[in-house]
Amino acid sequence: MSAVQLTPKDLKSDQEVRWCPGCGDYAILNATQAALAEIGVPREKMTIISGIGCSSRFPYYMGCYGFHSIHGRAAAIATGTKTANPDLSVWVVTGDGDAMSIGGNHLIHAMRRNVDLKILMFNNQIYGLTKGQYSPTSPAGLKTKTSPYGSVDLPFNPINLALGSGATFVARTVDTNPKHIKSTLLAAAAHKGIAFVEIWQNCVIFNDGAWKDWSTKDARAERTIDLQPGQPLVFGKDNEKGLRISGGEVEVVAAADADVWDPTTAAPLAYIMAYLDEREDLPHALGIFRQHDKPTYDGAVKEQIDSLTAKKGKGDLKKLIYTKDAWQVG
Ligand SMILES: Cc1ncc(C[n+]2csc(CCOP(=O)(O)OP(=O)(O)O)c2C)c(N)n1
Ligand code: SF4
Repeated sequence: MSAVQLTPKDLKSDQEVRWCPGCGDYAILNATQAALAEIGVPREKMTIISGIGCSSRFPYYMGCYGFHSIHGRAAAIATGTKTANPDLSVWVVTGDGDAMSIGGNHLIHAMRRNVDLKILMFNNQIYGLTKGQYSPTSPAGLKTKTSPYGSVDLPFNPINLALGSGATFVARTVDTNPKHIKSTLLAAAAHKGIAFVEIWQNCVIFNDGAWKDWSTKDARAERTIDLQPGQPLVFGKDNEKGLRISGGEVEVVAAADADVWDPTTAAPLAYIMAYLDEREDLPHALGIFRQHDKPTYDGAVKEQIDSLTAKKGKGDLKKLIYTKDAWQVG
């Protein structure tokens, strides 16, 4: 694939962007266009595949190939696209409802298989497009049109789900920090294999402020910690606090005593970082939780086809169909 230098403008389409004013999707779109302009892939080798939801309108707004598909099936369609066309850079844009509810099965198997896809899951903890029903990431107790007295469902932690499904790159970013979105997507693009990126996204209409305790600039400094490879686990307004992990427990220490983060060797530590979400006294983690190498599904399929073709020659579909008993129906 020849390396090209695009500008974010090259990745804008001529379509009018139709999200509600103030929706977090705008910031994610701009940051994604900035990131994808830098990955060295020509537009005709790039495709964005989405399911259904507000977030899934994304392909319309990108100046590359795209497919606004059907509810929950983006990961399956993207798996086929990448496997049939291994030289494409395939990105999936999906929502928490699209990915984790109707599309949950497809998502976990794309992650298990390590298909070389980049999955961006916009998590607004609600169904936006269908006007505010609770989703698999809504917190228990959330009052919505489908849970007027408070949802009694316990939510998924998307990072844990991705880690448990075997995803080889798992990260989290937030719509209020476009620089962080861009750097996370550049790291995802450079990873060979599946990249699952949860993006905290604010739905101003149906679940406004869902992430505000962690997503505003001040809250981010005090209440989140950025997991960056080779960097110390520090947080706080002046990066004065740090985290140390020992015996499976996390403790707050002075910045100088903080552990250095290594997502390549730290499988159990990645789970510990995901569980920070359940601790009121500790910051939630953003950044790269886990990154390691495994053979990709699309690569393995191609290798198998190439080696069998070398051994047996190119197949003949018609011959194959008529080799065994064949009959006509109707
Ligand atoms: C088979 C099918 N079932 C249900 C729907 C209705 N539907 C459309 S989008 C959606 C949920 C979208 O929520 P989410 O994925 O969180 O995206 P958001 O709109 O919040 O970005 C649902 C249930 C549908 N379009 N197709
Ligand atoms: S309903 Fe929510 S998620 Fe959908 S466009 Fe409006 S603000 Fe964005």
